[in-house]
Amino acid sequence: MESRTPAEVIKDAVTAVTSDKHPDVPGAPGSGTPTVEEPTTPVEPLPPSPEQGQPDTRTPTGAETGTPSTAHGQQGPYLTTAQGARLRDTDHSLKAGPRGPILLQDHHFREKITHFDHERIPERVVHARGTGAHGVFTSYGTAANLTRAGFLKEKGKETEVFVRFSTVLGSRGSADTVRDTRGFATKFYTDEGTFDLVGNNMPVFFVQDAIKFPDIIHAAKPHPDREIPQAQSAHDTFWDFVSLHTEAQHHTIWNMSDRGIPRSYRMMEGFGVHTFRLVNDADETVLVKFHWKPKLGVHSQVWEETQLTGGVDPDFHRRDLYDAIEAGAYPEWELGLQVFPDTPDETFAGIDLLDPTKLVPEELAPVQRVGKLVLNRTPTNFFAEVEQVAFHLGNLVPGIDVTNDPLLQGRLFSYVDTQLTRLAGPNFHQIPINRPHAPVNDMLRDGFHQQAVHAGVAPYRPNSLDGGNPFTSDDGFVDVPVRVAEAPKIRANPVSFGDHFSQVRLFWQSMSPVEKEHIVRAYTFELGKVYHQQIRERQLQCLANIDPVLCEQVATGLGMPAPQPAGELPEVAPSPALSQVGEQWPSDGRVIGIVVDDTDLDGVAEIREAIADAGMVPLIIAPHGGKVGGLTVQRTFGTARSVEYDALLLAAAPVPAPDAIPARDEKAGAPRNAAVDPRVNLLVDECWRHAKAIGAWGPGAEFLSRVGLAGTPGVVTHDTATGVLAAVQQLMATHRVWDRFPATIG
Ligand code: HDE
Repeated sequence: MESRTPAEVIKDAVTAVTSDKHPDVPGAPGSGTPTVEEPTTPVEPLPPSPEQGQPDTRTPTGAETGTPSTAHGQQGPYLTTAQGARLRDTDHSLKAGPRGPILLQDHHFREKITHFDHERIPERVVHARGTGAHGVFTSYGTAANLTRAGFLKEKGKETEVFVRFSTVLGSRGSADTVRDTRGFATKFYTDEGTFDLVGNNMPVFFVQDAIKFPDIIHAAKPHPDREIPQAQSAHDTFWDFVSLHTEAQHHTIWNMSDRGIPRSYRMMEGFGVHTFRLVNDADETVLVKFHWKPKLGVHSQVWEETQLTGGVDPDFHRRDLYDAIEAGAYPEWELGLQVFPDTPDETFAGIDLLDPTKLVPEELAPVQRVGKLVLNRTPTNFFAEVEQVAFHLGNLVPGIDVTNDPLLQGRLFSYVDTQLTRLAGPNFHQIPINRPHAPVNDMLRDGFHQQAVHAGVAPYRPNSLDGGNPFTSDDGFVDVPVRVAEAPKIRANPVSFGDHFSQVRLFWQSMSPVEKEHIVRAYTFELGKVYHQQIRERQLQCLANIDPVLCEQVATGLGMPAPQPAGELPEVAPSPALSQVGEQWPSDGRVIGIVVDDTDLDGVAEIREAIADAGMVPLIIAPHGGKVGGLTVQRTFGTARSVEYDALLLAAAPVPAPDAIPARDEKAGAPRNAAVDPRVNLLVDECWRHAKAIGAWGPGAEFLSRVGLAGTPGVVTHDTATGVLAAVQQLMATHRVWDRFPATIG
């Protein structure tokens, strides 16, 4: 056998790797067919965008972090091992000959696969499905007399923030638009330390004591035997729990209301839920509840839409948030405070401020605006930021303190505890998204995944060896010395926590007729999915204790008798602020579909521009992809569904397409009107059912006549495209055309 030197063997192997020929596969290297060439010479990548740079100002220790990273993720143009050794090949494992087994010595293979095997971390036990964005909070300075927290006190002060929105029940891959509470967690990177406001889009919670949290979550999560249903409350165990544990009824009615199915994260209120305590420079205290007020108003999908969206676009809310930010339609909220005197009984207008199942109507304690939040940047890397962000109620800054709300007290333990497992050790505050933007000198040392190279020899106090560093400061965090009552140790609630129904009734009474109808339908749907009759009966009894009309309507839907209330129902004063209906809102970032066809249509280019100029998103919907009339098509009759649009405009009257496969579609259903394209008919039909504004001009108006919708509420026609847009925009200001469906409940 011919003997070759090791150098010759290496040369042959390298040639074999770099000239992999596949002559039979068109487009493959060596086949001779033209293809898009992979670049072979390294080119200097684009300079990194600011957020991709090493956050050297944010390391706890100031340790060297290496050379700057590139826009392509890490450093330099060459592929390396995790240890920085350059690699010749990452496509073939090291084998005993081309057909032989893989060798255990293949350290590159093992490193690559091992790291991959460990890419997933446990998902959050609740709020697993989420999305996040960066932004800025600007203080109005109006809270200066209430708190010493600099980020609220100083007028015009800007603070970087990261917000994570989430659903509660579903797992990480579940759909966005399910009926559920939404998390609204905000990390304020203040220069006095990080403050986390970990809230929801509903102001009350299911349980009054954190010790019940595992119970409500076990009841609401999928059944343990078959692990269904995913991300739903419409099942026996949920209704079993909430009908037995009646303090959950208030949160439950919020979930059954339109608040449980938001149109967009941009259109949700946020609530801190608990009462917090603020302390000012003069050491005076007040009790407060935090609110986020969205600039675009509070809006929801309709139930059928949420179900369609779950299939058509399960990432609907995530996409909506990122599309809006990338289009420059930055979502905005104002931070508001309801302020209460810090009295020893911790009540306001008879409402126990420590009971997290109670809200304080805004009519009794107006929400005072103290600053503005603008989300203006999407994450660079979803895992690094959205998955690894860790919120904690104990992340407090001087000037903000907690109260004795038993739910809040339990949460103070739970968040760090769960993060120790999810983020594998005690150093998750060193992960970039969790690093404070204030200097850190914490004397915390070692532990799994320690990133810092701490200098000094004396991480203890007092010391003389590190010059006495670090020192405590007089302007540090204050635990307000609230008097703790002389009381026996006891497992019990205050008596006031025993009222489980009056505020549920208040919520129901505050709804507009259409919102009440939606609530009736939601209860009827959910209880209709419950198998055990005794659970339905028990929940109907709860509804009777809320309101007889609500109870009767749901009972009728279920085909069951309506029970009588357990006692006299309390007189409650409705809180109009709880209703979503009735106000006018800006239409920024709203999506308008424009139906066209291949004919030369008047006004389409013009109206498209007018929609974009008004800060909204126009989407051209055509019979096929590509271009029509010089305009790029964004959606086709095959891909368009109502869920994506806030309003629909018709410039054309599409007729049934020839019998080509792409133009036929099962979703069009049975032919109802031979003169119109059934797919467009379905789209218009859906928009009508989902109470969306519909407008048309020219042939479009003819289409609406053919399908019998011309002249119905919220369907407008005009001679010109701009005339139609003006009318449609006016309709969109109230979000939906509710008078299309006259309400039957008063
Ligand atoms: Fe949470 N909650 N929770 N929660 N919560 C978590 O922490 C918990 C409660 C909220 O986007 C967990 O890091 C207890 C109320 C949000 O990362 C966990 C109780 C409110 C998020 C936890 C509550 C919230 C969480 C799971 C007492 C609104 C997502 C993963 C009954 C004011 C944060 C994690 C994110 C997450 C415990 C109740 C909001 C297990 C014990 C009330 C927005 O620690």
